[in-house]
Amino acid sequence: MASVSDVKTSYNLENAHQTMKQVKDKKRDKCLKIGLTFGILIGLVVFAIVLAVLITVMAQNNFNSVPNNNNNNGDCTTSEVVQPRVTAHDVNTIKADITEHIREKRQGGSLIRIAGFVRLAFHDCVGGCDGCIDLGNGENAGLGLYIEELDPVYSKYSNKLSRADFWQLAGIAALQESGRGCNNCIHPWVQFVAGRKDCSSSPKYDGPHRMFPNNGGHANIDDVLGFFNSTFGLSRSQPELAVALLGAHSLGRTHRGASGWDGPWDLTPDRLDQSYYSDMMRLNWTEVEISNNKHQWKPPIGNTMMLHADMCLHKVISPINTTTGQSACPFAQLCDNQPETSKFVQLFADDLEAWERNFQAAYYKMITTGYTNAELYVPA
Ligand code: HEM
Ligand SMILES: [Ca+2]
Repeated sequence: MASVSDVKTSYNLENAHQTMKQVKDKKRDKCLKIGLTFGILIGLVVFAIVLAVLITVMAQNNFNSVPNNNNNNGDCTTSEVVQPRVTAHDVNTIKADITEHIREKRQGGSLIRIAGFVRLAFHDCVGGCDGCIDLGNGENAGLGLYIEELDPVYSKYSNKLSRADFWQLAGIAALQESGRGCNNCIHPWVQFVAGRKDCSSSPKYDGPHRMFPNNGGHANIDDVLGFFNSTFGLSRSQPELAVALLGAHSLGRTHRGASGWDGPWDLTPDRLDQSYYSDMMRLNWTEVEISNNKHQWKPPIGNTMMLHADMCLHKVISPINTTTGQSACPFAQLCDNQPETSKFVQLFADDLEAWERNFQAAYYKMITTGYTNAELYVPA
């Protein structure tokens, strides 16, 4: 039989066991609580970090997708919207892209877009270079195609420069491409400057028609020199500038479906060579009516042509009948030399360097029309 002391001992032992168990349970509970709290804390910290990273990335993306019209480097303290600034590196990239496009559109070995882009650059600067062409004005007929073609290229860079700047860069890229590998061409080096502003409806223009020099095909020397003076500031006392600039017609052609005239000015329409001047001097041009009241000049052989606006640089062909479009002197060889400008046609037919120098100066004036020096900048 167990004694009382035995029972007591066993009771005490049991008690001790229970107490130990309770202590252990409490310890385990405490550990669990600490672990849980610690886990929640770590979870919260990780969540906060992930959230912060997400917010930063989203904010970054959002910032990048907005065209950077400010040059204040993200400092949003000013609400003033200023034009984007294109860098010299961007200019090289964009020019290479345009040149690639010109080469892709080659037709039968001829770089036909060269002429189109130079004409677009000229027409955009009539009334101030503003990235807007009035396709409702017959003088701009044919330019819609080039605008449409260039727009996907432009949209890649529209956060870097205005359309007006882009079109001028396209003109410069075209001029450079026209001289590649050509010894008897001018290689006009025209400084590209940026900072032009587009009109609000660019590339369309809905304002009143701007004045063009062709005067319905009746342009005489006063129309031509007067136009270049009033529109591009080419001084009437330096007619060589206008004569040099019109040498751009060494590129491209007239199209029956656009202006209604027909044919290229010379046999090298993707080359800025002297044929425009030398052919004008040397060939026996006669005036022909190519459609109702539309006259142009043709040589004895071949399909090249001159407009009155071209021929008047060399010969006195006025007055031109404003109804019939007929000149007063239909056989060029029998007409007097134009006193103000014929000597420059001769000069540029003989002296490539003189043409290049004058072309560069006149072209630069043209592509900065409507802007002060302070408004334009050389990309750096
Ligand atoms: C008196 C001034 C001018 C007159 C009357 C004039 C007139 C014309 C006409 C009627 C066309 C034919 C358009 C067609 O049928 O597609 C033409 C084409 C052209 N013009 Fe002029 N233009 C003048 C000045 C300029 C200037 C200043 C430049 C450039 C600096 C220029 C560059 C061109 C070029 C490159 C083409 C050929 C376009 C092509 O092949 O698609 N022109 N111009
Ligand atoms: Ca040519």
